[in-house]
Amino acid sequence: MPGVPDCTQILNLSEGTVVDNLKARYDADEIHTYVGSMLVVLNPYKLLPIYDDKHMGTFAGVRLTQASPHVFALAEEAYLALQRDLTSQSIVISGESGAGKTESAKHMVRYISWRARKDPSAPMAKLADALVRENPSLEAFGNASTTRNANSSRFAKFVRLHIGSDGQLARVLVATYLLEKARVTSHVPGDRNFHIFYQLCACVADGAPSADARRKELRLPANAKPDAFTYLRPSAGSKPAGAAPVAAGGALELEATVSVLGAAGIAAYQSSGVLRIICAVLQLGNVAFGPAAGGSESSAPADARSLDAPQALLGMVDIAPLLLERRLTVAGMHEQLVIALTPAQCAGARDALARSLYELVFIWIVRAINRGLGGADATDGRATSELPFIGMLDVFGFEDFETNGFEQLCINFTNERLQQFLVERIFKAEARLYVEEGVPQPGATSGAQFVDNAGCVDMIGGAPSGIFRLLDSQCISPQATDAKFVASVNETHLPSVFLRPPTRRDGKAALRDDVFKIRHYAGDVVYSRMGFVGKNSDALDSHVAKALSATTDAFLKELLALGKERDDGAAKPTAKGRAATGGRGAASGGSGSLSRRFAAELESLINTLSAGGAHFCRCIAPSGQGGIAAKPKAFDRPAVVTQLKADGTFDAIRLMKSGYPVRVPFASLHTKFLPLLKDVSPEVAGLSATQFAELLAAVVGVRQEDAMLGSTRIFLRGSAAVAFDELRARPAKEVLPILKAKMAEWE
Ligand code: AOV
Ligand code: MG
Repeated sequence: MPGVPDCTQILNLSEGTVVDNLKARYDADEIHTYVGSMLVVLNPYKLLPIYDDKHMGTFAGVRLTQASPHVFALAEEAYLALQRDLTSQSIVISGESGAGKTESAKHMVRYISWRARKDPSAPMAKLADALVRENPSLEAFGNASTTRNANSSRFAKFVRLHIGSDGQLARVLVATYLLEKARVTSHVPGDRNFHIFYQLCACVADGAPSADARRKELRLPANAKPDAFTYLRPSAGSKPAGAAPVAAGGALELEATVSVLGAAGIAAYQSSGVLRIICAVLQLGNVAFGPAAGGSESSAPADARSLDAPQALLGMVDIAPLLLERRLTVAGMHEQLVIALTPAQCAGARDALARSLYELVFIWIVRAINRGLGGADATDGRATSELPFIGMLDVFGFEDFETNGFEQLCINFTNERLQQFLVERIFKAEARLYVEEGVPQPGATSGAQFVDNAGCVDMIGGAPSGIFRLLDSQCISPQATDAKFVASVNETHLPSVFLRPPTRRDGKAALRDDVFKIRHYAGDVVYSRMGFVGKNSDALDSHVAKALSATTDAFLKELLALGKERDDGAAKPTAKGRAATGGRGAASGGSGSLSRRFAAELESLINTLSAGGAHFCRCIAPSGQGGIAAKPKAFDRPAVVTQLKADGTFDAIRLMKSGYPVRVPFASLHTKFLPLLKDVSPEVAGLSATQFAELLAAVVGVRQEDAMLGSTRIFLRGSAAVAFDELRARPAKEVLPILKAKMAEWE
């Protein structure tokens, strides 16, 4: 096997040798490598025969330290830890977009559902199968093709696999976070909208009789191509898009998605309800607005008939008022104020409606899947459960695009927070190893080496002046603008978000109000102001929700109830603030503040993670290009270095090096060297594995102060340890003369 399976075994540790090791392994299709207890996975960009049942069998019951590096080994470690400690375990998967997080997560979920059943025909097998199948349906609604990844997750997902005391899978709960709903109404060139929309179009295009029925039901024009829909074209004003890549998962047929929904226990009327709403969203996008005839201030649809399809699909008689005017409830007044919207505002109201409906459908599906998977108390996945679980966290990777906005800030904040969690945990894990092995931890590893990103986390999410708070306070103001928000960020957080300011005529530096820059652990990202205020206040307007409740569509009624339940849950203290602020007003720090809801959800997730064991999987895109243009075996060294540096892997290796970086299991020394030395001096055969390791270290010249004996391994440092490790890697016939010479010297 090329290279070493654990980077902490590399003696001449440097960024160069770490990357050499990963590359040597990658070239031989060894995509998994440990860094101590962490697992690094390099995206192979091709299918490898390493994930089948036969492979699973080799990991069952094997501790991580004994197993060859593999995602299954990490999953097994979590499973064993859960059984041993009876506490929940989480597997946190990180890495940039396209690095392979979702694929790794799926393999681990599959492994655990395989592992956590005694008999494949036992009842739980059904649950496990359903769980593995549930993925494509969520991906159809929550994934999209981007320039980095043809099947990019546009939401974060935490799957909890609850394990009973018999070691069997008892229950599964899926929680999702922060669906990137802005994508519903706009996306950049090279990206696409969510997969489901294209499945809809493809189904119509295929011309089969069943498709024709679908088409009529969904009121889609014959021959509807994606180009016919505004929402499926890249945002206006942007460069024309090249053909966006389509993932295998994304090409999943509509009928397959529907049947997966059925398998998850979703009734036929509901899944056609889902498609109706999705289609209504798509067709809403084609409603354009212009000034109303007669020169009044008000607006009208450019084509009155464009409302027919979305209206019918929503089971509504007339949706025009929802799009053309805004209703305000003003504190102290009985009557509602009705304000006519400009055409641009109408388009805004249309897009907000489309995004809200889409998000509700997504949340509804997650719940339905949980109901299908979960048995008794089905919820949105955040209910407490008595049983400990293995939690699989698959988030959207760190992003730095040409233009970055609100979504990137939320996505990068998630990654920042998880990085902080890792930093805390890796230190603790290191300390734990020393304790377990009964070795005093060297002072050098007491903490200061890691790049501590707490400052950045606080700058974004902290109180009272974190960026999210600044956004909230901007949104409360009736004259809220993106420019004012950005200026307030630069004013509050200079110089940490410093960006060279333009010079005024008087020579004084001016605050920029177009962009701000954040120094993330994974690199600097410049955020442009576009859309922050609007996106943060993107709750379904309560008046719109009320108007929609006139629907004759039973499924839409279900969705609205779900939305109300959620907003009520998040919004208690703000009813008054809402009325007073007018406008859509929902952003007064309550339910309508997306950033606040998101930060709260993230915090509760981190609390969940903190309460149990944690295991880390770091995914790397070796091509540096995500999963798209990448070819198997492509290995872009600088890109790999950047990723390892950014995610703290080098730091972690260095941390381990500052202690006793070489940890050699006694057993491995025994196996390799005993047969060699027995002939030279027969008495070594009588030594214990521990004594034998000590003897060997002394033989090769490791000074006593550079070696520590743990309970299962010897901890080494210093140059003799380097020589020792190199000796270990050499063929026996080269090693023997050296050992003989050393032993002669020694005696
Ligand atoms: P991501 O989850 O890390 O990105 P994915 O897991 O979707 O990335 O991986 C991207 C693509 O790389 C997949 O669609 C596969 O084609 C390929 N790939 C990844 N891992 C493997 C593997 N183990 N074996 C074979 N192919 C693989 V994102 O969700 O964009 O941050 O939001
Ligand atoms: Mg993903």
